[in-house]
Amino acid sequence: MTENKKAQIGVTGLAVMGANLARNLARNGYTVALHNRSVEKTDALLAEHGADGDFIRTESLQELVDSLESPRRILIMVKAGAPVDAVIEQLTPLLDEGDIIIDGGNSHFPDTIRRERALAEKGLHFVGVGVSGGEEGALWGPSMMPGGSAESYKHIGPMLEKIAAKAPQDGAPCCAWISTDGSGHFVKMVHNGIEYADMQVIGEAYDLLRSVAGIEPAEQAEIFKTWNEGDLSSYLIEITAEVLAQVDAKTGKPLVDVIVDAAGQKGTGLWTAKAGLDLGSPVSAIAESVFARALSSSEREQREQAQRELPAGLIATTGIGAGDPEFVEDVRRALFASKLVAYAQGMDLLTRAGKEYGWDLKLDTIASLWRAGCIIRAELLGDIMAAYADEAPANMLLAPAFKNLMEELVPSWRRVVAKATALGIPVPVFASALSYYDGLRRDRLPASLIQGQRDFFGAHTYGRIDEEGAFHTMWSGDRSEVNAADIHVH
Ligand code: NBP
Repeated sequence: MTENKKAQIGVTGLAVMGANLARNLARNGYTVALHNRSVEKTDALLAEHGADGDFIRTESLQELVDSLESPRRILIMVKAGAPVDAVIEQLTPLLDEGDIIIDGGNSHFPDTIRRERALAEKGLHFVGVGVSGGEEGALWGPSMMPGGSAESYKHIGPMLEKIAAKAPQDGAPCCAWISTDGSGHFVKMVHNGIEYADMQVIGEAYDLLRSVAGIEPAEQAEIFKTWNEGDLSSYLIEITAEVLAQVDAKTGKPLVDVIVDAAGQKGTGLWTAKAGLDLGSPVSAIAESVFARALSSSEREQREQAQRELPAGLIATTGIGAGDPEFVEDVRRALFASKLVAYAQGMDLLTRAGKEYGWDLKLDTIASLWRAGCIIRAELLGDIMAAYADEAPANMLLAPAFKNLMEELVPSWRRVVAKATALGIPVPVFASALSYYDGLRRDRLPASLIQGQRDFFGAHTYGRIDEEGAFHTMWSGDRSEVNAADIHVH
């Protein structure tokens, strides 16, 4: 520590994420003031990694605040939820107008909106930054999605861009101002929702390759490696190959066979599904992936009893030979198509959220931020960027590049979903993504009947295809139709 030298940024909360972001900042030439509620973490970081750069050790928030140049930049990296409010409450009286509090944790966006408003009234900036990439990302370059005021970005943007991942395609930093208040955390939440769907479709592909084509994990690892060289090239496909190749030292079995098949979650996928419901955005593939985890981890007893007692009612299908390359290719295409739907739904949710919350979201920029550093990084993101570069398509799937791709993918997708259904293999995201796709392109949906039912029991009225206005049929009377404008409430 250098006497009287001021730090350019302070980090409070030095568990794995905070410590690694602090080290990343220091390695990039910034002087970083360190603080943690319990001083042991601060000292452990300095003892192990003090040589990474210039750090200032502090023991209290007052010391942290005093060690910073003005306007102060303080990055909070504590557990999301009440701890963030607790830290803000303690920090606020110590700060001066124009200072900037940054929350880099996985906060829920409504909390960020609330906090930003409350702090703006006190003349303080509050920036919610979505940070993706886990521990390694935090240390070597995460994908960062900052919201907050445009003014605050002037003070923190250059630092964040410096420590962020750089896209391999053009070297651009995976960090850019998203829009105001909670937009950064919203975008990070949608990133995680897409991540859930991406992981689930990979899981469904694995299950089909194994259960239908009899391809064992080690051999599948090779298939995933090959897939990683094509359209599907992505971090998640890459690590899938690693996981499938892993052999359990204790039993000599594939590791995937000894891992309990109950998937956990921390809530960001669930938030995305909820946001979809709130905003009327049909994020069905994302929601199904959250439900698939819930089903996997529902009471073991329930699953075991169902396995014993519920009839399978399988339908015989024409055989697929072991390792059948045509089936493997069909599965690859079904996986790709379903993944495209998950992205299309995520983009739709972002579009609707932008309108609802007044955020001017640039979807091409957002796609560009996910090209490196984060879990969903993939080749595909370059194409998504291009799809939104000029005029945004009404739906991502309607961008010319994806429309053309669908020609190639859809027949395989239908074959795979039909086969899985006949054989009793659950493919919740493959199937719901395909239903979403068909729902979009269907000329008439049965929603007309639903409107009729709603009008029958609740006089909710309906629109007609041939006339403007809202109409009601006198169901309990003579069943004539009246214009809703003429109905008088007594
Ligand atoms: P944790 O989420 O495990 O939080 C631990 C930190 O919070 C410690 O520094 C702890 O201080 C501090 N803390 C708590 Br708990 N309650 C506090 C309070 N009332 N006042 C002050 N400090 C308090 O840390 P993490 O795993 O590094 O994650 C930090 C944030 O980053 C979270 O929001 C997380 O969701 C997010 N995130 C994590 C990852 C990841 O891969 N882990 C990835 C992306 C984002 P103490 O040491 O004194 O107990």
